[in-house]
Amino acid sequence: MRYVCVLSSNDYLDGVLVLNENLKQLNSQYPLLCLINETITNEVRDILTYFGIEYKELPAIRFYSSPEESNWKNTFDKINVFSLTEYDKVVYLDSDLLILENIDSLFEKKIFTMAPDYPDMKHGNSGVMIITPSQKTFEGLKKTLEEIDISDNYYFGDQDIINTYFKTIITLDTCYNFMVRISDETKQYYDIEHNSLIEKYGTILFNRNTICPKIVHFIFQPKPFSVDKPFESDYYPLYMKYLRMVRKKKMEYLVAKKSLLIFILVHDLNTSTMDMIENTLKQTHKNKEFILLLEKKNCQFIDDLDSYMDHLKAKANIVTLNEYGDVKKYHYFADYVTFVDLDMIYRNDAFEKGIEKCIEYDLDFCQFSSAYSCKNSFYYYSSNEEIQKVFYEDEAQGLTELLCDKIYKGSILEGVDNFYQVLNKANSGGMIGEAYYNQPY
Ligand SMILES: [Mn+2]
Repeated sequence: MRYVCVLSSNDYLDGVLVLNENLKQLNSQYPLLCLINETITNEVRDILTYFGIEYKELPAIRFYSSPEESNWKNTFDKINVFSLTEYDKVVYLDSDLLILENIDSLFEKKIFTMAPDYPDMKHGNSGVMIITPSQKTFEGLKKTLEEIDISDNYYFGDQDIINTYFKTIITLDTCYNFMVRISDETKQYYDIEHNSLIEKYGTILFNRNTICPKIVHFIFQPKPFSVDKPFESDYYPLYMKYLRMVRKKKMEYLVAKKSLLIFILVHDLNTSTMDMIENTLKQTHKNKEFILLLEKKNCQFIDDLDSYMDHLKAKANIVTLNEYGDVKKYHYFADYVTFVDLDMIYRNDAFEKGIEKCIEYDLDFCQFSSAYSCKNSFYYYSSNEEIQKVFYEDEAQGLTELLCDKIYKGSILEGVDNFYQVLNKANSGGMIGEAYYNQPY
């Protein structure tokens, strides 16, 4: 027996991750199996694995008569759930649900069942289904899909195929499929916590007679994992709790996979710079490599630096730069690159945070700084003009310039043949604020 969901396009991943976390938090006895198709990328598959979600690939089922822009064009994969004959019973769950209490008892239902759809209560809604997989049913559904008459043009997707095939649906209580629609228009609401007006999406409830919903189903678009603003609902905080949990875990995974090359410009070697080097080297990012850069005039430090690295049991390449020293040869090895000045103090997880922001906002590079004002700020730069902004975030109290790969590999390296030009170009593009703390030396 299994809970089963279907991931037919990569952009529903967060919905699946929330569903899995949701089932786990409710001590569900049965694990979740995620059906995917050939369009699901390796990265998404790896994330499913990282979250401990078993997946199975089955060929996508497409119904080409349904309009391309239809929200339901990808839903026909749901028919594949009926073919999982290795299980006696499966409880199928959509990827846009919020489960409020343990629903393991659904496995006790003997026959195929789903809750009524709204407003046509004679038909079932396929967001939650209790299914006894069978090859015969699966073939029957596929045949219905091939033969269905599309002339009345009211085909929503898999749900109509399932309703047509089963004819009579033994209904499940609507508390297992309580439908909520997030409105695509925003309204202003008074936010008591911040004493200000905020924009939220409204919500529309269906099946208002439902007593004690156990499963909330966010029908239509937008989905709760893709909204850019809050929505007005008692269910919003709980959904967000799960969403934040899974996004944090997903981000940890994505950041840990990225490699980082850290250039440290060593102007001088004294007690305070040694402390700075040690502090930087202690940072937790896994796939990082250090390059300590010494200007030619400081090459007398090489031996001291070397033994200091031995003392720290740290691995770092030490490179002596002459005036036209070349750092290009290193940049192929890393996803991200950062230049660290040792006259700065920055938070201990600045590298992770920087990579995280680059992934999150698809940035070319970003810079941490405490800026001119007392506000902790986080600057970012993107070649996509639409998202060029300055951010202020409480959490970003570190500093250090964090130059990410696109700008480093792309525009910065164009026509550049020495390290100093790289640094200069990077700085001018960075709109950098003042350092949080300057260590005099
Ligand atoms: Mn749904």
